[in-house]
Amino acid sequence: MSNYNNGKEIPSLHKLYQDYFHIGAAVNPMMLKSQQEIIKEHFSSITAENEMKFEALHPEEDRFTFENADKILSFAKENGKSVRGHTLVWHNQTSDWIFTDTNGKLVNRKTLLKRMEKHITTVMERYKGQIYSWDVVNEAVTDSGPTILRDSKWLSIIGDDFIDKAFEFAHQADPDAALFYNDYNESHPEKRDKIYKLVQGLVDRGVPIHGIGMQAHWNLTGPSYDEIREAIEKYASLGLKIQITEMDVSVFNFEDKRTHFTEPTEEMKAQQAERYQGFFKLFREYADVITSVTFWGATDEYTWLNNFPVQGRKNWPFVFDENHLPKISFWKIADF
Ligand code: HAH
Repeated sequence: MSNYNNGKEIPSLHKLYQDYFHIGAAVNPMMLKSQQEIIKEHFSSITAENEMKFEALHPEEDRFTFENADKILSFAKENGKSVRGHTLVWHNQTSDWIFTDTNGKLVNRKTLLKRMEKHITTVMERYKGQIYSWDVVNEAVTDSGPTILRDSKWLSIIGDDFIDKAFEFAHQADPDAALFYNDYNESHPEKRDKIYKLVQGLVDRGVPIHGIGMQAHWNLTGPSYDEIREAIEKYASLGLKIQITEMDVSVFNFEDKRTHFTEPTEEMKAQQAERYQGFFKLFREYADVITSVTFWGATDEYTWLNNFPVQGRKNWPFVFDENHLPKISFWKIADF
């Protein structure tokens, strides 16, 4: 890959931001082949998109499958990249065996806590010293309605303190890792206040938590800059660090059913660039509390947003296009 585009030199994104925060990308084995050059050049931190999730690492009680995660760690080591861990306790992509006994009946609190501890300890000890931050608990808060905690087997079997326990086990396993609570719709006022309450409770009880992960699955119209600013300030007021953990800027609103686009329109590209500029301006303002900004991918060649949440709808959410070339969005976050 040339480091020039139309005669213009392309600066390394993570180097531009080295005095601010890490610039990260979620990666998978396919991307480490096809997008290797761009990942090496522009990102200082990587996260496994799927390879460190429970179902990927621990398909049966007595069997761990570390091969794919190990490969991502080796790539990081060989190329001097830092690693964010994602994720230890979540209601999705988690093997069913952990909740059930051999007869298919739900296990009790004590058994599930033991299994949770074993999982967290085994995974974190294996990668001790190699992972600077872990998403210990992912997406435990409801999007709407009166209850704070989402209905899940973790909650119904263990009870409200499953989050406290996960952080305690994680801290025991690797006392040097920064431990994060991670969620989406994190800037939506109603959900923001619930996340704040949940985490405030953890902090008040002395639970070892060090930061809040704002996933940042955003789009051209929402959330507003004011909503993001308020979320950052509110979370940071707990004395915690913030990481932007899964950023992408969809060119569609969540529920937009149009599926006929084969490329983004000029208007979409311009609006996205303006949004990226505004987001990164905000991030730089809060560089004292934000320690990394990770995209949930690297280039428009691949994104989890293809077909989600609308089947058949392609998306172009990043600052590099399908050919790995910088978009206007790139230049807007590179020029400051
Ligand atoms: C995230 N959920 C997960 O944390 C990540 O592990 C996965 O690969 C992709 C996205 C986000 C999410 C959302 O924005 C809306 C509804 C459900 C989940």
